[in-house]
Amino acid sequence: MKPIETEKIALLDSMIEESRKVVLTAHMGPDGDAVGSTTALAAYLEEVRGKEVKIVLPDPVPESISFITEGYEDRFIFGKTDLEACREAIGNCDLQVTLDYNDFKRTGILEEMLSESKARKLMIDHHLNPSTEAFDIVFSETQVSSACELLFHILMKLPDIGSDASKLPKRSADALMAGMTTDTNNFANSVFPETLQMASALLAAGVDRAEILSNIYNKYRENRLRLMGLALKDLMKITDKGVAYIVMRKDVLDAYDVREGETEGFVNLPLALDKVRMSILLKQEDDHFRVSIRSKKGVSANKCSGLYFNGGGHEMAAGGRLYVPKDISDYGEAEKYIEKVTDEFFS
Ligand SMILES: [Mn+2]
Repeated sequence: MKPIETEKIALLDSMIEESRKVVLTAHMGPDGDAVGSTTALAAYLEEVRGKEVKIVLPDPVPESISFITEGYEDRFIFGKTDLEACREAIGNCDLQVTLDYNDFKRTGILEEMLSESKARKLMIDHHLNPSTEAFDIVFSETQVSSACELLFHILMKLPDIGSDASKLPKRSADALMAGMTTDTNNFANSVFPETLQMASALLAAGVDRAEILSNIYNKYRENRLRLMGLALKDLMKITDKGVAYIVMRKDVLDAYDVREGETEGFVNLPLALDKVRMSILLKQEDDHFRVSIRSKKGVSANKCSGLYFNGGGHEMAAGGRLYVPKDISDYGEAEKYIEKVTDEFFS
C-alpha cells in the first residue's frame, strides 16, 4: 500500500476532535468487513475520544457475524427496520464516515440521506473507482486486504494510539481481526505484507484469534452445509470458457431456509477446479438477483461485473445485481444470460 500521508492524519485527528456526534455507515448486506470496521472505529471514537457514536446500516447485521457486535447492539440503527431513526441520527451528526464502500449508491435506502447530509464526510475504503467528490477526507487504497486493514493502519498513525496496538480498545482490536479474516477468507485472498503486520500486531496485543475463527467458521446451522452440497452437486454449471456459475432461485432458498450470510464463501468453491477461471453466484431477491463474482489472476471479476451485472468492487472479487425484468425478462432466463455474456467476455 502507499504510505498514509502525515498531513491527512493530522487533518483527520482535528476533524475527530471538532466533532461531537459521529455516524458510521457501511454497505447494503453488511459483511464481516463492514460490520468489523464500523464496530472497530465506533469503539475507538467512544472509548478513546469520548464521542457519541451511531452505526447506521441499510440492513441488519446477519446472525452469522453478530458475534462482532455482541453487547454493542444499541449503537446500531438499520434502515430496513427504523428508517426514521436513521434519518434523525444522520441529520444530527457533525461527522459522517463511509466505511467499506465507495459510493452512496451502495447504501440503498440511505443513499439520499447520506449524500444530502450537511455533516463533514470521511471515506475509508478499499474498492476500485471511489466517488470521492462529496468527501472532506478520503482514505482510498486498493492494495490492502480490507477496510479493516486500512482502518487499522490509520488508527495506528493517530497520536493517541502512536503505533501501539495494545492501546486500541479490545473491541476495536477484535473487530479489526474479524473483518480482515472474513475479507481475506482466512488469509486466502488479498494478503499483503502489511496485512500480516496487522495480524501480528493484533495478536501481540492479545487478540484471541482461535476464538474469532471458531465464531466465523464453526457456528453455522446445518442447512448451510446441506445447501452447499446441493449447490456443488446439482446447481453448479461450468461453461466451455471455464466459467462456473450457480443460480439460487427463491424455491431453493426457501426450501433450505437460507438467512443472510449463510451462503458466504460459496462463490469461492468452484475456483478449486483447475479449469475454472471465474465463478459467478446468483441469489434471487425482490426484483433482482444478487450477484457475486470471483476470478483467478489475469481475469477481471470487476470488469465482468461492470459490463454485465451493474456492479464492481475489486479486481478479482466483485458484486453486482441482475434486474428482472430490466436485464432479463424472467428469473428463469438467468442461466442463458450468464452463458451468453461470459461467452462474449472471454472471446
Ligand atoms: Mn471489504
